[in-house]
Parts: sequence; C-alpha cells; structure tokens
Amino acid sequence: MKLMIAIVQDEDASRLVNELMSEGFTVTKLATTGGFLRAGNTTLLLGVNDDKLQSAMDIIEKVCKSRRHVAPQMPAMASAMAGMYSAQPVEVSVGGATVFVLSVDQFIKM
Ligand code: 2BA
Repeated sequence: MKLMIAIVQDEDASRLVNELMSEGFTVTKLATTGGFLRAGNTTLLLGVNDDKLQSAMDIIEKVCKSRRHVAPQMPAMASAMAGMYSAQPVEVSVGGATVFVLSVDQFIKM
C-alpha cells in the first residue's frame, strides 16, 4: 500500500475529490497554505493499493491544471533579507500538482 500526499490548487480540489471518489478512492482533504505564495492550497491524503497508484496519478494529472500566479511581493525573500522588501510582483507557475508517494508499513482501522 502507498500513501499519496497530493498538493493541488484550491480551484481543482473539488473536481479532483469527486473524480477520485467516483473511481472508488478514499480521500482526506486538508486546507493548507503554500510557504512561498502564502496562499491557500489543498492537500489530499489517499491510501491506495499498489495496483491502483497509477490510476490515481492519472486522475490527478487529468484534473489539475498549471496556472500562473502573481505574488504581490516575495514574502519568503523579505523575511530572509530582514527588512528589505521587493516591491516587484513575482509571477510563478503553480501546479498542476505536487505529489509525494510513501510506502505504508501498516494500515489499521479500529
Ligand atoms: P508555494 O510554496 O506557495 O509555491 C507556489 C509556487 O511558487 C511553486 O509552485 C513554485 O512555482 C514557486 N516557488 C515555490 N518556492 C519557490 C522558491 N523558493 N523560489 C522561487 N519560486 C518558488 P509549485 O512548485 O507547483 O508548488 C505548489 C505548492 O506545492 C507549493 O506552494 C507548496 O505548498 C507545495 N510544494 C511544492 N513543492 C513542495 C515540496 N518540495 N515540499 C513541500 N511542499 C511543496
């Protein structure tokens, strides 16, 4: 069994959960915040059997779109530079999805 941790954009989250559930996956949805943009994103936890991993990955790839986001300033850099703040907006490409796949030692339901 694998644990998938998928960080996706809020705009894609609802449709992604619907599609995963309609294919029989069990999903836990967490409201999270990206460290760089300091904007909301969504993290999904999925416990999947090894033979279903690719199927889940295919759904994530199909649903999650890459988008351009503009950060008004660079908060991460600002705090690192103690007092210096870039006034220039920064445009970054976000997503489609960032997915971590971990091996599960035990899966217990009580
Ligand atoms: P954020 O940390 O808010 O990052 C949003 C986007 O900003 C990133 O998109 C990337 O294009 C850019 N970015 C992030 N850190 C940067 C940096 N130090 N310098 C320049 N640009 C930077 P994605 O790579 O698609 O990531 C989307 C979200 O996925 C991230 O939101 C974060 O919440 C998560 N994420 C991505 N990689 C991760 C990792 N290695 N570990 C943990 N979370 C990660």
